[in-house]
Amino acid sequence: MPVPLFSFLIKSLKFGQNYPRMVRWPIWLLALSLVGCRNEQQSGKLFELLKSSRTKVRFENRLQFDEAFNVYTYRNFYNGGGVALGDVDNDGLIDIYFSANMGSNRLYLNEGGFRFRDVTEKSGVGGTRAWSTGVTMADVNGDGLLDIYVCNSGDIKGDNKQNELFLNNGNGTFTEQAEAWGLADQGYSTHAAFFDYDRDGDLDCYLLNNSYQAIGSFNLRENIRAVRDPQGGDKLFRNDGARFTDVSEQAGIYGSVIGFGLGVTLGDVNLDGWTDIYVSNDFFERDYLYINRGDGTFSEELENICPISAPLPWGPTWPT
Ligand SMILES: [Ca+2]
Ligand SMILES: [Ca+2]
Ligand SMILES: [Ca+2]
Ligand SMILES: [Ca+2]
Repeated sequence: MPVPLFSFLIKSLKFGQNYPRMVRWPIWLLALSLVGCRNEQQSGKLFELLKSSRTKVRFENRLQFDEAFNVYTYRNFYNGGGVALGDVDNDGLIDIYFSANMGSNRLYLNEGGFRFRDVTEKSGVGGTRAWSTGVTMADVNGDGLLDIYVCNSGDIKGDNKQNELFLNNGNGTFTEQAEAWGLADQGYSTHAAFFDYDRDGDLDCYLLNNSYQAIGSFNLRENIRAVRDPQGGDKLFRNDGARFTDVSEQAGIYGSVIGFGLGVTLGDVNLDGWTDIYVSNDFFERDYLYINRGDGTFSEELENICPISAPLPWGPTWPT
């Protein structure tokens, strides 16, 4: 209850003490009803929970574990899936894409009035990998149509966790093109962020990966942050027109096996017009704050700019 309403209620109770009991009760009831009305009005102005029977959005991220695959064999088992919002058919209404860890991902087209239609099968964006995580909508090929990039992870031993890039054909269908565009990364991908880091007019990609190595297997006396992991690690991909090129090393992006990426966000921290990157890491590895130098490289400055950071952070965000 807001403080002014609470004090009004208290005052009403005190005020009522000067009157006979028959008069006091109506005063208290009036005060309580005013508080209730006020709260109802306030809640009505904010959000209203719409049932799936109305919206037709019936997505559920259902998990099934067994002896071979569970939180003990895959520590990110309960980290969740992802959701991306964007207007994929350019009708002015925001559409929704959900990634499911184990099941088919789903695309819902917004039909207006908070009603949605599941077009996953027709559009061909359900995905084929074992375990999907984060999803991002971005116009990756710059043709004016939003595309969908799905991060995949989870399958520890197999070869079934390459990320997927669904390019928008503009006719209600999509074509998966991650391999051709150099974005079929096989790391334990958590999420991706598309932005124009070199300001050449096309969207580049920061890919956030989580280490596949068991937590108890690290030698914590040894700092291997600067040693790139050939199988995983975070990556910066430069958009070269028809294909992305991994420029992580030359750009100064860490990609070691101690990078337990859980969240990535973009913003211009130092207000110089160049987009910077904040990465949050799980477990014992600290976060990274990359300042964009504007020459194609980044300077990791977390400890200089922000000497205190949260342990075990999940999703970073910039204040607005
Ligand atoms: Ca739409
Ligand atoms: Ca596109
Ligand atoms: Ca670019
Ligand atoms: Ca900047």
